[in-house]
Amino acid sequence: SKPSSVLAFDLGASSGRAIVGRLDSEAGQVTIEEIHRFPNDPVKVGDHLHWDILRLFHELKQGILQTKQLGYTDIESLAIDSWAVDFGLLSKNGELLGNPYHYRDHQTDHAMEKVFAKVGREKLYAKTGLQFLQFNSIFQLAAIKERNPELLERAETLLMIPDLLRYFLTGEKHSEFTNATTTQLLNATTKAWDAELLEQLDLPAGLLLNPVPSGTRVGALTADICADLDVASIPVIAVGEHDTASAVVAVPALDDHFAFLSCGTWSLLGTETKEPVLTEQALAWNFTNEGGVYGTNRLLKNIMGLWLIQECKRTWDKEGKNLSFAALVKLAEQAKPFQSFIDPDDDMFLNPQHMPKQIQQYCRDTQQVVPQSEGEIARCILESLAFKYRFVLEWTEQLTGVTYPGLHIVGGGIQNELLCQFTASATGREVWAGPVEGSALGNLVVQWIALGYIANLREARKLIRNSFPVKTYIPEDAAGWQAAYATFCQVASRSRMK
Ligand code: ADP
Ligand code: LRH
Repeated sequence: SKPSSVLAFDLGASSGRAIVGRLDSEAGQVTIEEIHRFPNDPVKVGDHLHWDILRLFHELKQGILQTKQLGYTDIESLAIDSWAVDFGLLSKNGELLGNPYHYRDHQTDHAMEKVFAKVGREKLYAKTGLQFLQFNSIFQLAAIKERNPELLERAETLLMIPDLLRYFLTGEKHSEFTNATTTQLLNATTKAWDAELLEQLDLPAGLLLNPVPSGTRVGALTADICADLDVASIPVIAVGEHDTASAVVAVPALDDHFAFLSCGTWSLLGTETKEPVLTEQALAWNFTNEGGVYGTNRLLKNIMGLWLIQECKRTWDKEGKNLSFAALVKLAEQAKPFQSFIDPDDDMFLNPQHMPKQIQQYCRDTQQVVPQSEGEIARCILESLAFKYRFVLEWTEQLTGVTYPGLHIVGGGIQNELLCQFTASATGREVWAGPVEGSALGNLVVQWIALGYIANLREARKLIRNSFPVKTYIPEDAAGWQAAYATFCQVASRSRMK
């Protein structure tokens, strides 16, 4: 039988890409081709930070057009995944109201306490199983309600970012399950919107649509778009539309128990479980239970991730330094080891004006050597991330009672080989890095499961394992890293490690 081709759009917080996957079922091989890549730069207008949603829609159409131009005329389906928690609001007649806010917008800076006062922190966790991050959709909605109530009064339907873009492509409104779980409004036990919660927050009933399971066909390109791009209509599938859900699908693990790190703008570290873990300990450590595809649960924690490097780079770019990620990694490699550490998850790093200065401030406040050069700052970030990975990996093990012999890493961050090596050394375990396009691959294979080409998740992971290289990193200098970890923990506890 001839290979099957499907198209994935994977939108990260830093860039988006269109990737065609080809499945050769007989050979048990997948190949991918990147068709289109585009920056996803947020836009600040007045006091608020927004996503450039119409530009993203434009880029999706460009991706479809280029797919055709490259000669792929046999695309069997397409799907979108993106970062979580953000949404657009639609009016009664289905038009977008306003520009979706970026989750780093400061409108949610004090929103959590206000929601806790109404709902109760423990109760909210017991219901949703979601970690408290100030930008979860629930807190964004509470902030909008307080600041800009007219917007919500006019809103008929809320669609998460991939739901919204899919609606623009198909004209159909649906909510997808994995991404719905990131709102903190879905009940982790009943898997339905929590009516009591919506009432307590005075959010209009009907605003949220009942989620469809990941892997559901939810329409096809509209006639208008087909005419515009001169393509035949393509069926659209709701995959695990939360990019992290798709990344976890692509972890090339053959075992049921594995630890993963999805490494991009964010670092998401944890494991897959059958059921949500809603214990007191999970609440105290602020672990999240996000919905996975096919009835799986993702037990993990958000770690600030390569955002720290991205923001330093952006600052230095503005100063005309023009250092690539690869150049920064080189400078970090040359800098002196174990000079100073940060807790990457301190609130001060969520969205500061000037990231390098913020890192220096943290080091000064915690009486450490203040890193000066770009290399010193980058080294401080990368060592601190590796230590934070160890910290969260050990917490994960305590919650599940499973010992993980190594850590799978997927995502763009594995191109930073120094970080992969640091992670092996800091955790004292092997690191297995690959594939780099984790979310896009997870997106592709769920389409093939939906189309009937792949039997299930286990088979999909095997296929990915057989198709893409995995690079192994072995721990080095155990004593040096162990001693430095003790210092990292001391420093971070001084700033109340989160
Ligand atoms: P997202 O999907 O969240 O937008 P990606 O998974 O695409 O993020 O990862 C992007 C990150 O990968 C960059 O911020 C950068 O830190 C890292 N990266 C990309 N290319 C390289 C490279 N050549 N060397 C080192 N790091 C890189
Ligand atoms: C990663 C991610 C993560 C969310 C964050 C908002 O791209 O989806 O899982 O917590 O973005």
